[in-house]
Amino acid sequence: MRKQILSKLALVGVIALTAAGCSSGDGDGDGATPGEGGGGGDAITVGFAQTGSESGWRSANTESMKTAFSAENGFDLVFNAADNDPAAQIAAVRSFINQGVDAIVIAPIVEDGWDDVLQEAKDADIPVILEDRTVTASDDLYASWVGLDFTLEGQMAGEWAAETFTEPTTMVVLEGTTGSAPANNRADGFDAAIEGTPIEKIDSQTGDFTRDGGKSVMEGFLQKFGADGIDLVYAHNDDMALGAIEAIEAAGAEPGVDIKIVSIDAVRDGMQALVDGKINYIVECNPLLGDKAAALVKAVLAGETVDKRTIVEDQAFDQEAAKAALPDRTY
Ligand code: GYE
Repeated sequence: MRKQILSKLALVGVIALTAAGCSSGDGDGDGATPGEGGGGGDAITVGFAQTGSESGWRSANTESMKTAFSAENGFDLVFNAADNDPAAQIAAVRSFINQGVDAIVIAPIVEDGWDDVLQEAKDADIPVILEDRTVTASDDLYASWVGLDFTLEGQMAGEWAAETFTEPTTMVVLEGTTGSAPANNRADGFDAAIEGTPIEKIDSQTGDFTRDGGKSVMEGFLQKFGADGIDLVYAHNDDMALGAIEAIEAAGAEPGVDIKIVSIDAVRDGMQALVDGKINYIVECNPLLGDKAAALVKAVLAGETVDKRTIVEDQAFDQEAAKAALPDRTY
């Protein structure tokens, strides 16, 4: 049985290879019709509902997914980016169901609100794989999830803060997208790690995981508390930390010195800021989930039993570690 499936998948690969070069196949358009693309009729049609393009992490994740779900690998990818709008993302998934794709992959913008559309996919016999973020819906409604341990990421950032700040410290937080799993879990993990320390959270607001958002929220904090009134910024991702750096510099203070910064992701620009001393510590969040997601889709369609959860491990970087890692950083 397994052998048969494997040879069918191999055949799909060969057909896809022959068809490769005929057309793009990754249909960056929401309007792309399955089966029309370069994958050819026998390719596995996958609808991928991406969050949007809010951050460097997201660009790396999109690239990883498009590479893994290529025509060469036997896929016909229908790609949709929802511009961080949860309703638009659900509509995209519904349109994948109506188009009759073979499988659906979702990077859910927010945790809540997925029950109905996941049930519709299940009723239509279309397996759903979640990548990156999680949902609160019952795990009976999707086949598998591959992603990161966001609570642990927050905890690692919080442990660094707890060790570094032993005197009374004022902290502001730049939160990720409200209602998203990484914003919720990174807050919880961090808060638990700093409990009982002299770090006081004086404000916390969403910057929506974007550089502009981080900058404008930080401008507000600086107006409210003054640069002297803030010792530490915890940013739920590097892009918001990079925006905060701009705001701190514009206010005449030195990021990384007058105001320390800890963030999450470890994308190139963030790692460069860490090497430059403008960010003080970064916990990694690996965006290269494409191959794992593609393997899960193939296994599920082949009727194999797959793990419900696959967690990809992250590491953390101080300045020295960032200097060593930066030259080989691929994203
Ligand atoms: O940290 C952030 C992105 O969901 C883990 O989303 C992802 C987060 C990532 O916008 O940069």
